[in-house]
Amino acid sequence: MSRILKTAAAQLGPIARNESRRSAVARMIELMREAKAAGAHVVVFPELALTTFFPRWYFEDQAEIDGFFEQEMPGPETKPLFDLAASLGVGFYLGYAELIQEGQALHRFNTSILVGPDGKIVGKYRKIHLPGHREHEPWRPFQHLEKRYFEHGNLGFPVFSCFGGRVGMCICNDRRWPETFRVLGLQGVEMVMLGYNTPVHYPPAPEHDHLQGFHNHLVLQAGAYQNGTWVVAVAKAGKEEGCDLIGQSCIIAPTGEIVAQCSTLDDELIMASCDLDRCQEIQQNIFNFALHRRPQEYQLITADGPASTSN
Ligand code: CDT
Repeated sequence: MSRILKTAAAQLGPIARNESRRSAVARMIELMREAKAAGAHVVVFPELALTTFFPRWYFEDQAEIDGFFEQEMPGPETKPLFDLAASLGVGFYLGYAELIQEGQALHRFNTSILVGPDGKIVGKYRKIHLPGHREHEPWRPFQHLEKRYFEHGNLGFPVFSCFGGRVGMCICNDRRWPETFRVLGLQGVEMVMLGYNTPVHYPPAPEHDHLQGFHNHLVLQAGAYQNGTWVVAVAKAGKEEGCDLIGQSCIIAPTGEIVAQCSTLDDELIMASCDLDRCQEIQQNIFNFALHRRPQEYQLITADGPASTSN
């Protein structure tokens, strides 16, 4: 039996700071309808897809920060997306800022979920590699305060049996780390879904600005090939509140080849028929882990060495 997962990547253009969740969800609903009309089984949306990318500002008022977070999922504004998914029989990946209470303690994560074609959540991931800085750095043209506003994810890199295959998630900066893909690969992942918000300008090393697009595809294609997995990577793109975000949302085969790619910086849908059995072309051959890996030589990778800090 073939295991072809018709997968849509639903790139979003900019979301303004004053754009409501209701409006962002309406845009996603339109993309989901378009995906269904094209035969999609699952739709991947970006990181922090319900609001503007708020870590670009330094806020002192915690209530204002918490205004960007979801305290329930689905909540009143997001339920229409879940309801539509269930009525169309389409699954989705969604990134959002998650605020939870455990006892007296509040926790805030940069989170993604997998929702099945019945509209029920089947998996959750919390971003592990938080980029940027913790303190206000006024010299920057814009901030990147993920380290201030989020805790590190505490769910590991789980792989879920859903959509007829083995599906894992990560979020934006995670894609730059080979460990992310390898930990998923070691669990036999067949499709990695991820969303991103990547500014063109990187204030600490602006000499790399022209390489942002190259580095994006470099790490995604390497992660796919080296683990024999499909990768679906979806941007929030375009000029958002004066900050240019890269696009280039794409679907990548286990061979590392890009099979579909967005060509705008706006709301845009791309599709591919992803044969999950093609993962075996790589996983049974050049990257047959059981035959060829030498983990006894890799111990430095997990040792808590001097390069590691509390950040
Ligand atoms: N959202 C996110 O993780 N963005 C980072 C920006 C570069 S680090 C400041 C990324 O890795 O794309």
